[in-house]
Amino acid sequence: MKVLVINGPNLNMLGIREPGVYGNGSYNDLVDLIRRAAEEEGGDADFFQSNHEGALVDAIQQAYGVYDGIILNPGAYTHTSIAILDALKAVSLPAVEVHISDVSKREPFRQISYAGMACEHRIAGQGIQGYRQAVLYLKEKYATRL
Ligand code: CA2
Repeated sequence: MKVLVINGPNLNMLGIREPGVYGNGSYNDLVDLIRRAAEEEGGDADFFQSNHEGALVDAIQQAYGVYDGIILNPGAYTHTSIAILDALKAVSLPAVEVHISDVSKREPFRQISYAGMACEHRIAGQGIQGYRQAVLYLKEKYATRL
């Protein structure tokens, strides 16, 4: 199982500011954690992070035919980007939406998720461990595919 892990704007800043919301782990910690989880499950993970909406759309498109699933934290684009939603629909890969914070308990503008409309599963409020859960979800899905 090959998964592409896509992180959106500012997630490269993890561990540097706002530890009360996003924890102490850095982006590199997140990469290590997911890589280890994927390997434990006999899989493989690649990573992409960008602060640019179009670059995230490009990464989703390029996943088509290469990866078995996508783990996606679109950052603030979660709540605004129909382009990311359309790209996810276009590639139609199993996708899991991850949020480090519990967005359901935050500001009203964080209550809408466009990307989530094309994801089959959502994990929020588990810190960076949520990405590990996403790997396990996709592994299970992959193992039981027809
Ligand atoms: O909880 C999440 O994972 C979010 O996707 C994070 C986004 C936010 O806009 C979403 O509503 C929820 C923001 C990521 C910002 O990351 C930072 C990391 C360190 C310091 C400041 C921001």
